[in-house]
Amino acid sequence: MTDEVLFDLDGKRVFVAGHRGMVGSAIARRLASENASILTVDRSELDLVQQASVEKWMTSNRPDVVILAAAKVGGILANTNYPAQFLYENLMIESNIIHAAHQVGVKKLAFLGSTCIYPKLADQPIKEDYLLTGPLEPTNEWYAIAKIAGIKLCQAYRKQYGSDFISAQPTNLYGPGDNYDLKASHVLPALLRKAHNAKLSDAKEMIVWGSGKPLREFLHVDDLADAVIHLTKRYSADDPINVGSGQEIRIADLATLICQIVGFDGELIFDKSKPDGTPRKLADTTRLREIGWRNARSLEEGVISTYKNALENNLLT
Ligand code: GFB
Repeated sequence: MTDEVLFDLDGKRVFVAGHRGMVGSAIARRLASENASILTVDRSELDLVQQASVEKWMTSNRPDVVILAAAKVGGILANTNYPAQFLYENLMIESNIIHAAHQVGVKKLAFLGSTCIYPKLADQPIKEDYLLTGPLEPTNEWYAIAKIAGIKLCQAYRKQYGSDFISAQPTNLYGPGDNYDLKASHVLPALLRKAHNAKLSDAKEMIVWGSGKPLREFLHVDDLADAVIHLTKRYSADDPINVGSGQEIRIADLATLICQIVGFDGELIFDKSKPDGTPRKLADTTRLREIGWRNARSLEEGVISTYKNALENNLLT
């Protein structure tokens, strides 16, 4: 693999599906520095779960490129509590968009999955080839099955119709536009919010879910957006491709880092009644590095800027 440009975004009409979400909005920000026009549509005008509406919108707007960042997402608890929505909505959104993209002759489509598609106990770091080699992590199997179906749709349309549809598998993401609702969020925004409020209320302690032992890899969403544009231009193959930072951290150490950044020095209490989820999830990013991409921000820099952004937007109280 090389870093040669295979697809030129110049002058293209790029539909960012999910542009209000954390990932879609980062991709729209990143696309602003390309010579391409960005197409978006609000949920009030187009419900991506409805096939006929998606086909109609795609036929009227005829994008050249689609970046499929729309999805029902959430942290470990939301995944456990809403299995039907995580499976159904994600299957519908990706099926509708990928099929309509084929119908209107989209020249390039980039589908965003997740590293939770890989087996719960996969060898580490996780190579793309480990897909479908073992049982999934039960706390997110519904979401994972939907995302695996999305990867397979891209592969099937490529195989049957020669469509240039690719799929990227990002690791755990964070950054501007994240969800800070403690019942639905991922760990990083949850801990930022908890630490901030613990500091404000002079609390003696702060609750961290699970044992604190699981390892996770985090990537700032602006780094992800840059990787997705890089891949849209330079990657054209069947296989999914991992997108990660290569930097992993224990949840307990992440909590300590966040408390230091926020300025909370109370005790961390681990609530073992909450699930740990998969023990470790580090993506092997050899393929991505061969195509000439690596991330710009360290976790610490990313958390500092995300905390600042959350404070400015009043998201923490
Ligand atoms: O980020 P998170 O919700 O999802 O949780 P996953 C990661 C780890 O952080 C788990 C722990 O071990 C949690 O128990 N944790 C500690 C907390 N405190 C908290 C807290 O206050 N809130 C949350 N949410 N977690 C998700 C999948 O898995 O990863 C999705 O469920 C998706 O499908 C996403 O793939 C990237 O990393 O376990």
